[in-house]
Amino acid sequence: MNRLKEAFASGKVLKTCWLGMRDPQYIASMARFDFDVALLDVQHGYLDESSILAGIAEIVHAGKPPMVRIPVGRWDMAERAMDFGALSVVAPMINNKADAERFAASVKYPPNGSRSHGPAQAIALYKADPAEYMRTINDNSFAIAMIETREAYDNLDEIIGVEGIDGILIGPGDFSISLAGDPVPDAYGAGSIEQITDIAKRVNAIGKIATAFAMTPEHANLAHSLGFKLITIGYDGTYLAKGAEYHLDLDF
Ligand code: 3PY
Ligand code: MG
Repeated sequence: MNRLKEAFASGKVLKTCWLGMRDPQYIASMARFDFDVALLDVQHGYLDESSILAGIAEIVHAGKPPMVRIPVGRWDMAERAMDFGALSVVAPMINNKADAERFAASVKYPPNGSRSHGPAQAIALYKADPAEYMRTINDNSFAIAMIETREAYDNLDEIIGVEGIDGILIGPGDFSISLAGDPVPDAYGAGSIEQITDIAKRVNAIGKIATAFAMTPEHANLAHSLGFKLITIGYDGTYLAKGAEYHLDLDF
């Protein structure tokens, strides 16, 4: 099943790998593990445009739905990720209704947004009928707004009230920094857990999709218990570190 919409509709909480390294073979290898979805992180990862293009294709060939996190305010890249075949774009630091509207407009075609027509690669990748792609992609793709500041929390209702916003993703590191005014992150810590719990409830209550980043399996389990429907687990650094640690756990 390659369609993110069907994956959400299955009711299963989706496990997602978070990939920032640019090598297509690495992306393909990770996408073949038992994750339901693979996300390319262009905000803090090392991907350039050609590796986003190649990475999305590898993820689709591995049978998984591709998501892309763009850098802050890069609406041009949201459109390109969609043209390359992303089924969801995640935008960091969406703080108010205007941010949310601008973001949603870049992911959705008219009448819901202002994405410019040119999805040749996406159509080829999914072997889609061009007219059918144009008629259905607004409904089959997901604009996910990251909630990771106090301002975003204060404006949550108006952000999730934007029609083209399909869901939110909690950035627990930045969110903890913003709430505490302390630059050392404390993801899911005492200073932000109440608000994260509240966000999951309110987003679920209006039928939009609550998703969350988790650096560790413990945080992923916590996010699961709070009702998040898609949880990203770890990132390249932890995948590599845990693998290396395993191989160095030796008797000599
Ligand atoms: C955060 O925790 O702030 C994130 O953006 C996750 O990468
Ligand atoms: Mg962040």
